[in-house]
Amino acid sequence: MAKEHFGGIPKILYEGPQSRRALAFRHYDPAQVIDGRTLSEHLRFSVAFWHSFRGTGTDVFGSGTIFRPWESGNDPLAVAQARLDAAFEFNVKMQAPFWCFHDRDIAPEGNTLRETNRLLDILVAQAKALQRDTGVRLLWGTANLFSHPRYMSGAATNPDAGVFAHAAAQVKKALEVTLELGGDNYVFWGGREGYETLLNTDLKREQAHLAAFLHMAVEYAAEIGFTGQFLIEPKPKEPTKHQYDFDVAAGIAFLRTHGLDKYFKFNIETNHATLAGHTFQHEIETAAAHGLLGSVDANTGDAQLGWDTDQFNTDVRELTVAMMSILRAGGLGRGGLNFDAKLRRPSIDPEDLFHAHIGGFDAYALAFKIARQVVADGVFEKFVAQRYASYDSGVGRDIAARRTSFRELEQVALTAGEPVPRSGKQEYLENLLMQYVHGERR
Ligand code: XUL
Ligand code: CO
Repeated sequence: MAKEHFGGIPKILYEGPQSRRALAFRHYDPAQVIDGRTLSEHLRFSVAFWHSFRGTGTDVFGSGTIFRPWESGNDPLAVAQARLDAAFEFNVKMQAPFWCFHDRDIAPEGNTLRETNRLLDILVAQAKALQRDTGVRLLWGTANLFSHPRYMSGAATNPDAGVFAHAAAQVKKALEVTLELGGDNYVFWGGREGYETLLNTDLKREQAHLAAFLHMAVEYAAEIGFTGQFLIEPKPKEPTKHQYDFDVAAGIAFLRTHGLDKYFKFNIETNHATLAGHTFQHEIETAAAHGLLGSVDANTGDAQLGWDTDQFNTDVRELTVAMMSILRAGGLGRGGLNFDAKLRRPSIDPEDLFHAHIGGFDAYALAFKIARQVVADGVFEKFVAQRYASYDSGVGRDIAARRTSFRELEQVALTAGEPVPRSGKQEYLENLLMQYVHGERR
């Protein structure tokens, strides 16, 4: 790295929960070994290039508020190169082992696809060198199929096959660069894959086209030797009124219907879950129940605003229950925790980028440690097992094994009489969880 961009900000170090220094970790000790792996390896934190290095604080009512010194040049290529250097410096100072990007985040667009690809190659070569020099790795790559006006009516679901072809060419190239950079995953988020009104939309046809697109991506990946995991990132709406990858359940139905479930898993984003009317944990459990939990976009929304605010999440209770589900599912494997989160509009200092990620990293690290303890103690697991124990033997086991019938069960009901009601003990269990979250049981 040629020059320091975040001058005056040192590498962020672990100082323990008693530390009162703002630029320090209180829970994230990357080198701490837990169950034979470092915390860094367990959590696989990733910085989202688009928010942290392309976000300017714009909203629908106002232009950018956040200006970084490297953004001031006149040559878009030189600016992109300085920006990429700054991003890797940030990853290193944050001790974040991974980064994620969209193709159009890192390189400017040219006048033609050919020229755009050439510019992308320049930045990819630089990224490859930076990865080698810093040890930072690519968690996933993706293509931006939503910002350019050509995608206003969708990419793979566009009514114009010419736009579909352009999107295919873009993903082809994005797969090549993700392979070049050794990405562990490749993500599809379909921000414009949906519709505004059914008055002009053939829903069934669009979904079939989307499936064809994904099949071609799988085929091309095999052709070039990309062995990373494909991920679908569900979101119910925004920017489109209705998006086809509404939530994990809708995603599973889509993947199964089109024979894609063996190639894809899910990248679950906290605020996308809540926009769909679910909890973060619900989406994780649903994916895990089908063996399709892939990765996480770590952020949160705002209970009052109700749109995709992409905030840094410091709600340790929410993250603890999510982590409980992730750990029970066996972890995220080659996925990770990508901080798809951005600074608030008035948070304009470079230092704010550090505060934001420190809070997010610490909250997840703490939640991981608490959840690990919860799962090891097994009190909730024991309670749940007990609650379903009637299915472990007798008629319950026959039901689970589909060895009985309505006729037989009618006899059971007639002879056994009214079942004895049992408390679900939700409040008791919530108190128990509170004891873990507040450190009384560690
Ligand atoms: C949009 C979103 C995207 C995806 C990648 O809500 O989450 O940034 O993560 O395209
Ligand atoms: Co996301």
